[in-house]
Amino acid sequence: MPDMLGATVSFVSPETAGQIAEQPDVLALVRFSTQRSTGEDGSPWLDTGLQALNENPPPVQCWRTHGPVCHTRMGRLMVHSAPGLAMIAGEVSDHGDTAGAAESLYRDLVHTAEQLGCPHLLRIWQYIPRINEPLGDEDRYMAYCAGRRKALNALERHHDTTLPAACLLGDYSDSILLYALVSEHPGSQVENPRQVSAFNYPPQYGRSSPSFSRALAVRWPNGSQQLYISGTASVVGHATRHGTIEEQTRETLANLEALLASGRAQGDPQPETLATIDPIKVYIRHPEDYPTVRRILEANLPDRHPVLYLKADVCRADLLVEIEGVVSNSDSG
Ligand code: 3EB
Repeated sequence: MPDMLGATVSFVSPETAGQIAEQPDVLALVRFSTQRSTGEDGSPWLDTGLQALNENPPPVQCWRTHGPVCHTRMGRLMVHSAPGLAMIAGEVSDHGDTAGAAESLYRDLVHTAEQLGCPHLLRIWQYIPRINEPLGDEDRYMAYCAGRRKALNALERHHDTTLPAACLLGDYSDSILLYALVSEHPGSQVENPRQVSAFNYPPQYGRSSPSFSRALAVRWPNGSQQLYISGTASVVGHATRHGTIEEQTRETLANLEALLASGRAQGDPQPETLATIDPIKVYIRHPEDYPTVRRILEANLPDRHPVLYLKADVCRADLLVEIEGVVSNSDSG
């Protein structure tokens, strides 16, 4: 039933996740706890290794599609595939050659996505160890960007206008984990007029610019639309703004508002307000900032579903918070 192609995403309780794990339309169940694993053959579970700051137990992110979903391990990749789309997770240990590790993982990802008939990268989540740590004359983030760009630029069909929405955070594990939603159908890029496109950042942020779109709008064949919003931080132009968590959180919300307006102007999913972003994940560098960030978000996003707060390092050492999410519009037409 390829004409039914579409995906949904929501937070569910761990109890609910356990109950639905065997259902044939569950694409992936993404869990937040300190262990990291791309999972097992026949299973939808994926463990990010990122620690939640919410009161226990943190919610599980549930991705569904129109099944049947096949969960197959292929070496270091775990493939959750359905007709027309797939979630692909990969993990590689980081022995110090971060650029090489990123390049080879991206090559595997792209190759496998093509083999599945789903060559379009829509959304990618990337968690890497000690992201701000110096590495030669750069840092691990910059090295990762270089490896990622090398793998993508090697593709004949690569254009910066087709880059996926992404987030890239740091933790203190030993491995690089990424997982990506890929599709038979392309999305359309949405950039933020308040920010220089990341793929056009000047070289002061690294020898290779970061390969991601600010957001990607998708219209699925079943009529539903989604806007995948990349990790968004307190960056205006290409510079980091503000030194306090309050100011950075407010600037990040202003960036999200601008991105939604930009998506609206393109006529893609029609997000109205910040409150339509659901689910939302918030990455916080210093756990002691959690109450402050939560207070500001709750004041700006009244009457909404729970937000998942995670402890993670943002890619620039001076960035304290990053917010990502999905806007879904199930109206057909
Ligand atoms: C920024 O605006 C913040 O390199 O994949 C956010 C989302 C950021 C994704 C990436 C980086 C990435 O530059 C950092």
